[in-house]
Amino acid sequence: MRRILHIDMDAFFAAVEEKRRPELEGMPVVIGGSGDPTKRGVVSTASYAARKFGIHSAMPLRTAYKLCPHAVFLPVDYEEYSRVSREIKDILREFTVVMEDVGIDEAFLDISELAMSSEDVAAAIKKRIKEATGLTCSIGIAPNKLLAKIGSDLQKPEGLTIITERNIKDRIWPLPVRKLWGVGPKTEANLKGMGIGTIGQLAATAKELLIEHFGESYGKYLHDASQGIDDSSLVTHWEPKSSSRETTFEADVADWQVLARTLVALLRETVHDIRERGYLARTVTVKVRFRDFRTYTRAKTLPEATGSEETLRKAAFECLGRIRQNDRVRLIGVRLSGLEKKKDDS
Ligand code: TTP
Ligand code: MG
Repeated sequence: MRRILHIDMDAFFAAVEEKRRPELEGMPVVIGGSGDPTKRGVVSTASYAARKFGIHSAMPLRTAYKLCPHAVFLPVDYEEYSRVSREIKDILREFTVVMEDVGIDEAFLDISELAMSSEDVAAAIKKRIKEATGLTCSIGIAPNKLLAKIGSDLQKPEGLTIITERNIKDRIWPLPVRKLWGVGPKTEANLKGMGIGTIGQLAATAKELLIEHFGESYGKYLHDASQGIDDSSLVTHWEPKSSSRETTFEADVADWQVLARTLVALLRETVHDIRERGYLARTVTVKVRFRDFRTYTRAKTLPEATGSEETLRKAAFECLGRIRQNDRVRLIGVRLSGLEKKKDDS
């Protein structure tokens, strides 16, 4: 039986701000945009004190201001949150190198091989993070990623939820379908139309019916997920043979030319880097993060490994072209992987 742990920091951006300005602790704090609630922009996150007023992520800042005019509004300081995030990930890696980094404030760990009990691992992680950063987190532990992620969200903040196969029925089935990974507002609405609101109701629906409505693979996914089945392994990203560069823009970028030029420059650096180390690359991955933190990656694998900047650039542009640019861009990055040692004659 696997033991997968999911950790998610509590009110992350707001908690980091409260840590460096202790006078804010316990006050309604809203992080978003330039920090000016009279200007356009959306809420990145709100402290738990601010959530009591109905403020939540992705809400327009102006709406948040109407709900709670006396809240403290602060701009997003992504550099600082990234720094704290790295510190946290380093702590997690002390527990196991089998870590999947899924976002700025969350990660999966495979703790199957650790000698400690699940409760002890969770307590030790919480203690280390608290000591090092002053921040709190919530943890879910389960036989797979799907259930661990649901678990970390069940008792926020400072939660610990351990889910076993035996308590799927009482812990998971009463929850709304939205809690399942990969179920967004569209699927939620479709399911609602079929009279399905909870995960339990989904579990009681015939697999064939789900496949009929949602197609072979997604239908099967929904069926398995509702039963708490998930065999996916952790994507550890631990690939020594890869080279990547990314840039966070000073100001979010709308101009495609700027993105393209930045991508070319980043690619050039990675190509130099692999060439210097004597490698050719087969796969190019482009990452784009929009100002609302939606992050997309697209990859292209070439028929054979190459060191040609031009070939790799074409592949990178193809990837960029597959990401629909419908908002300003905060960050762009590129990675070369599938590296092969360059032979003397190539
Ligand atoms: P979350 O983990 O979703 O939220 P949170 O950590 O603020 O609160 P919770 O205690 O419920 O986990 O997201 C992590 C950070 O990502 C969050 O602090 C800010 C950022 N973020 C956005 O910028 N926009 C968004 O829409 C969301 C959901 C998060
Ligand atoms: Mg969080």
